[in-house]
Amino acid sequence: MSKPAILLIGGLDPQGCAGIAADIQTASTHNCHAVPLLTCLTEQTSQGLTALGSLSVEQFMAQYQAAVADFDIAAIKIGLIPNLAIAQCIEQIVSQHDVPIVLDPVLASTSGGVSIEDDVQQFILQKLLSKVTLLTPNLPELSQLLNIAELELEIATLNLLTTGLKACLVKGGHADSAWASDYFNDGDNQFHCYQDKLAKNVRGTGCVLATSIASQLAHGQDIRDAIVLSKAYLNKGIRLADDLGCYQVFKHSMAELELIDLPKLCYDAELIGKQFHFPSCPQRLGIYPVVDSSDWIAKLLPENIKTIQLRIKDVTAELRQQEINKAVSYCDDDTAFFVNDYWQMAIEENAYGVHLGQEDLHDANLIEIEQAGLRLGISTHSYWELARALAVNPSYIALGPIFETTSKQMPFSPQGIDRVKLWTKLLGEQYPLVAIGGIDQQRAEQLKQTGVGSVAMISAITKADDYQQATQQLVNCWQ
Ligand code: TZP
Ligand code: MG
Repeated sequence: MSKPAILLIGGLDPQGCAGIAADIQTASTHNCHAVPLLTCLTEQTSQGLTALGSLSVEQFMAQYQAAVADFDIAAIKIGLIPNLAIAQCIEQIVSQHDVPIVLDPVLASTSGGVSIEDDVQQFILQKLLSKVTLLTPNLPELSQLLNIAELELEIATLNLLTTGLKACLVKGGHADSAWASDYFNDGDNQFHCYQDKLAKNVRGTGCVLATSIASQLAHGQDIRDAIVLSKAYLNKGIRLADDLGCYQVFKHSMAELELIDLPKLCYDAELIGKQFHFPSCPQRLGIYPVVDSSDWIAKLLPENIKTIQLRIKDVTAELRQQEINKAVSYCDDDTAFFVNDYWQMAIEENAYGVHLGQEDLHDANLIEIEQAGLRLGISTHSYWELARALAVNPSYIALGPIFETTSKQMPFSPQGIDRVKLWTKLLGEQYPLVAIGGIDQQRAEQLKQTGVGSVAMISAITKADDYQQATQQLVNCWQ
């Protein structure tokens, strides 16, 4: 079986917009095989959810036995749980599968009207959460689960994690703000994932988001990437929703990711929606050597290099400042000279720009860099890091490592040429893309075919037997 099978547990919406109908469509468009397990029948319209008819324990478990008879389950998504008996069955089921489990606690639906029995809620808290990978409540559901009216998101989610729950994504779409912002916390990482609120009335969005995440997890995605990609799927489906008059119907589509649908990500609630404007840099930054001394810069600029980065680690501040100062003096107006990490010195020495890694984004004062008029380049290694970079609206985005590299220790596996092609198209004219990691002349030729505007490298130049020849070959192949 080429597609992972995903167990979808939830209620039937006779209008086909929410519940298990939405789950099946979502899983299918994510290239998963949907294995539906019905908990109950509902009557729901644009006016709300008006009735529930639960399956019996025997009927429910018979479905499950049939479902697993021929399929290996790769992930489980749980939606509407109508009563304690079904909740207990679900607990039995999840105990038998060591796979990602996403629980979307349907305690308060967008259309309202459903009230879940108190014992189900207690069971979720006491028995189910400890087995769950990700819980996706909206704000009213989080309040209801914790029985608190005024929520502080970090405290509330940490409180839930004490049950053994692995991670929580609180959907903030109900909050009174221009931004639809969701909050993620797994105890180690926390972030806000946000975008403009779309003025649409689409049913079933909670189900779609949770199932999209479960599908991404079934494909082995990192949970942070799963969230960012699922938000993009959700935003696109809402943006393109069909108008039914009384509400809009979500558009499930396999079409490629588009930049406008990608959410932005930040760590600090105060930065949600903050707009940055760094100056632009050329769309095609060309051959981009990354070197560790001003001497290298002096040697490479005569070789027709127009973009270069000084990346010095482990030297005294004094020496570093001298090096940046010298490097700036070697560059003419045509040279895009970026300083890695040391943004204050880059400002003081009037460099062309600053290059920052994701970890530097925690500490660097972006407002100061912006006010000084420096360009900003940001490293990314994944979709969630891309979302973090997009929040800052940088001058360019770097993606790496494209191939195995020995110049930097990294926990990321190679991105590959196909991803460079995908991101070049995704970022389009809006953000110049720089590919980095393991790139030599032969690979630069391959990458040129993707349309990417720039390739950065360390060892292909600095470790070459003949750096001049290596640089000339790279520059020639890129022209
Ligand atoms: N960031 C991503 S890969 C990398 C950096 C700094 C190292 C690139 O070095 P090389 O020698 O070109 O693989
Ligand atoms: Mg850095």
